[in-house]
Amino acid sequence: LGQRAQTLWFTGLSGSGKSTIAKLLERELTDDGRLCYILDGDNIRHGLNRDLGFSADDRKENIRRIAEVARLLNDAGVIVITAFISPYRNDRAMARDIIGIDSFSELYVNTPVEVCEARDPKGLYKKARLGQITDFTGIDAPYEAPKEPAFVVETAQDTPETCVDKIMAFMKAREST
Ligand code: GGZ
Repeated sequence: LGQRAQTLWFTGLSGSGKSTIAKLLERELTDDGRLCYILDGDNIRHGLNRDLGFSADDRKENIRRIAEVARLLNDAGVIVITAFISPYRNDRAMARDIIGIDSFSELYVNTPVEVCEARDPKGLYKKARLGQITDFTGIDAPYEAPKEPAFVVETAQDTPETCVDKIMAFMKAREST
């Protein structure tokens, strides 16, 4: 009876466009009659993971808990879209192992740090440059780009709508194989 519900795991820098794309994608999937749910900083870091900060250990625990929640939602038949920086390759591999390799797709939002910093929607890059925030991804904390993502989103070239059209085409092509 069809395949198990999937997790679409977005990874990319702060300001790369993960949340914008996740929300547009959620709308497309919902219009298509699919049940889906976004996990992002707003509903996870302010709730379940409010005890965690941005050290490498805390980011790992953040990703571990998110992956466990995604797995539960997938079990319940819900398509999950996650929008976290998830900067460490090992942590994303852990998420893939928790969720299950057949249910997990890594989608890389490949926006250069210069573009993210120019956007700076929350003024966080500025604060990081001034030393008012430390361990900020892309400035004084690492981002490890995926080596073999399932899909790469180019927000510096494509509009959010075009990015989502391409993701939908990718998903449909994959479903029909
Ligand atoms: C990175 C930080 C930091 C530091 C606060 N480093 O643009 P935003 O604001 O809304 O997204 C960022 C968010 C990152 O949380 P994640 O849970 O996605 O990170 S991770 O996957 O690495 O655990 C940013 C804000 O939190 N933020 N301090 N030091 N981003």
